[in-house]
Amino acid sequence: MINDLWYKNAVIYCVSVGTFMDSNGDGIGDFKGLVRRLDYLHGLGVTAIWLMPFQVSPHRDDGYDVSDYYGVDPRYGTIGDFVEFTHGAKQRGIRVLIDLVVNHTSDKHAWFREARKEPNSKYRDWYVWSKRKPPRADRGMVFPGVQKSTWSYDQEAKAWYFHRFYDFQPDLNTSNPEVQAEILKIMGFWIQLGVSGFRMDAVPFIIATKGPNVGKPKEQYDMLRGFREFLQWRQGDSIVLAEANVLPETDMEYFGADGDRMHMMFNFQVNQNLFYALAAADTRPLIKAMKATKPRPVTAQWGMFLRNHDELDLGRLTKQQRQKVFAEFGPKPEMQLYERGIRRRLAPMLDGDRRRLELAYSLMFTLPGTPVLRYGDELGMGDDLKLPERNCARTPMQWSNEPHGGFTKSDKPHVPVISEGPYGFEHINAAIQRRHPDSLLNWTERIIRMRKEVPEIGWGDFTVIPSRDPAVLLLRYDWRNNWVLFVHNLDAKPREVAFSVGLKGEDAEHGKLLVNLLAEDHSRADMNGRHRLVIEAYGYRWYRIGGLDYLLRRSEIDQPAK
Ligand code: TEU
Ligand code: CA
Repeated sequence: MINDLWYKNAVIYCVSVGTFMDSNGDGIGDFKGLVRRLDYLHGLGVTAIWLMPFQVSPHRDDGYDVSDYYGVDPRYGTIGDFVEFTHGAKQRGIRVLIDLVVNHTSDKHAWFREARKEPNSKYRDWYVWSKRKPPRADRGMVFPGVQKSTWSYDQEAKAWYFHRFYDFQPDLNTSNPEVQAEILKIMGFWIQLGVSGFRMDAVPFIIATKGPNVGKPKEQYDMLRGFREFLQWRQGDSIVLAEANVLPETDMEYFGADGDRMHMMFNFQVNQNLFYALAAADTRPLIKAMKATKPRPVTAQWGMFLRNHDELDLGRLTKQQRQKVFAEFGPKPEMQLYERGIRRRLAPMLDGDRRRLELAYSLMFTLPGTPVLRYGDELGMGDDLKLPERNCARTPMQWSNEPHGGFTKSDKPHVPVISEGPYGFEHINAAIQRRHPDSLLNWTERIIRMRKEVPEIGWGDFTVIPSRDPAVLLLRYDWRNNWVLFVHNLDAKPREVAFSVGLKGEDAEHGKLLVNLLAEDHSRADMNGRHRLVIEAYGYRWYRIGGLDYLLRRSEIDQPAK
C-alpha cells in the first residue's frame, strides 16, 4: 500500500474556538483569534485540528446543541472567518476535522419547532415521538445524576419526544432516509468549505433504532458505509473519526470487515485501562485492552487520547479497578461525575508531577494509533472545579501572564481563566514555557517532532514483549524492515528489566543494538542477545532497533510478517 492515508500517522490537536483566543474583546474566543494562533499550532507540529462545535447554537451543552448546521455561531465570527481559518490551516499543512453532531439537534432548531407545532409537517417524522409516556422513559440516560429521563412531554406537540442526552436535545429520527440525506448534505457543505472530515459525535446512538417500543436498540451499521461512501466520493482524503465508546467485540462492525465503514475511532477501551495502568502501576489490563482492540483493517486507525472535553469515563473497568483510579486521580466527590468518571484535567490528576506527565504522554504517543491531544495539555493546564459538570476542564487557553492569560482584552471573559494557585495563568502559560528549553511545552514540541518520524507506530504491527514485571511495558513495532521499541516504567520506583527484542532469523543481529532516540544511553545486548536496562521511576525510552541506518534499509512495500 502507498502510505497516503494521512490519518494513519497524524498528530491531532483538539481545540474549541470559544476558549482559544478572543480577537475583538467581547470575552469569547473567535475564528479571527484562532487564525492568529495557527503559527503556534504549526510550531508545535500538530498536523490536524479537531475543532469542537461552532455552529449556531443556544449553547446549553457547549455547542453540542445545534440550531443551524449551515452557519457559524455569530459569537465566533462569520462563515467568511471560518473559511479564512480552513485556508490558513491548509497553508500551513494542517488539516481540519470538525465535530458533526447529528444524533440530536437543539430544541430551538427550526426543524424541531416545526415538528412540534405541525403534526402534518414532514419534520414531525424527523424526531422520535410517542403519544403516551414510554415504559422505559427513566432508562438509558447518558448523564445519570443530572438527566432524569430519556423521554419528555412537549406541551405544544401534546406528545412525548425522545432525547438520549439532555431534554433540550431531541434525538433526530436517524432511520428516516430524509434525515440521512440531510446528514450527507451537512457533510458536503463543510467539505466544500475546506475541512478534511468529521469527528462524528455519539455514533452508537446515531445508528441505533429509536422509538417508544424499542427495548434493546439495534445498531444499523450499514448506515456507516453510506456516510463513508459519500465522503470518499466528494473528497477522497476526507475521513470520519467516530466517537463510539463500545466493546472491543463490536469494533469491526464500526470499521467494517473490508475497511468500508469508519476510518477512525477513539480507543475508549485502551483509554480507561491506560488510566488504570497509571494508577496501579499494573499494565496487564492495558495489554489485554490493546490486544482486544488489535484487529482492524489496514486502512483503519485508532485515535489515542488521555483526556478530552468530557469526563474520563471509567465505566468499562471493574468496580475495583475504577475505585483504584478514583482513589489515585480523583478521590473527592467534586472531582467525579455521572457515577462513572473523573472530570479533572490531566495535570492535576497527576499532581502536576512532570515525570508522570511525560510518562503518560509518552504512552499516548506510542500506543498503537494516532495521538489526539487536548488544547492546554501541552502546558499542563489545570481545571476549575467551581464550574459545573464538564465545564471545569474547558477554561480558556493560557497564553501569557498578561491579564486573563492573554486570552482576551475583556474584563469579563465568558469563561473565567484559571488564575492563582499552581495552575494559574501567572505560572502556567505558553509565553513563559517558550522561554524555558526544559518546559513541558518544549518537551511536547520535541516529542511530536520525533513521533512524526516514527511511522512504525501508525502503520506497523505491534508486539508486546513479555517483561515479567507488570509495571513495565515493552512494545515493539515492525514496519517495512524497520523496528522500534518503547519501554515504559509505570511504577514510582526504578525497575530493572532484561529481555531480548524477539527478532528472528537474519533480523536477529539487528536486535542486539538499541539506539535511544531521546538521550545518549544506548543499549547493546549481552552474549545471549539480551538487553538489561535500569529504568528510573516513571521512566520511558524510545529506541530504534538496529541503528540509525534504518532509512537506508526501509522497504517500499509492506513485508509479510516473519
Ligand atoms: O458525547 C457523547 C457521548 O456518547 C457521551 O457518552 C460522552 O462519551 C461522555 O460520556 C459525555 O460526558 C458527546 C459529546 O462529547 C459531549 O460533550 C456532548 O455533551 C454529547 O455528545 C451530547 O451531544
Ligand atoms: Ca470574540
